[in-house]
Amino acid sequence: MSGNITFTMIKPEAVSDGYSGAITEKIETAGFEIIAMKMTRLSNNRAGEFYMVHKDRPFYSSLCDYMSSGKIIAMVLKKDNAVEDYRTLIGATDPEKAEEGTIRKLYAKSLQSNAVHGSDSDENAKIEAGFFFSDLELFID
Ligand code: IDP
Ligand code: MG
Repeated sequence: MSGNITFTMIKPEAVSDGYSGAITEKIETAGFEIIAMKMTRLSNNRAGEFYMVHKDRPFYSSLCDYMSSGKIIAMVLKKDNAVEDYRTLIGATDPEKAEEGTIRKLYAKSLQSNAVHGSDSDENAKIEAGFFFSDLELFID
């Protein structure tokens, strides 16, 4: 059975461009409950830890620089079928390939600066949420 939790980050350029409110509204309108939320900034090392799965990819170092370049907003979201439904809401990794109306189509600047992160599995959603929120057991069933 699929889980009801996913994790998202609003990435630096979407925050600095002032899209946090519009993105958050889109998330809530789509039926996700925000059960944890934090504005913070990642160091280059913390960004590297978060994206460790991509450490051998050519874009890794640039991605870590980008993700530590400014404030981000981390959120834990709750909804039935959360991981899959949120990936549908945000659209393809490359905004040029994202469907009309998706968050990345609306607010991304480039493949790297693609507005938001979304977990790719129930297991990673819990790991990623735990990366930012130490009190997870209080609000995840
Ligand atoms: P996802 O965010 O849609 O799950 P991943 O493949 O997990 O996509 O990649 C993580 C992040 O790395 C992407 O959201 C994007 O910011 C960046 N990224 C992925 N592929 C490339 C690339 O080919 N060039 C530059 N950045 C990339
Ligand atoms: Mg991913």
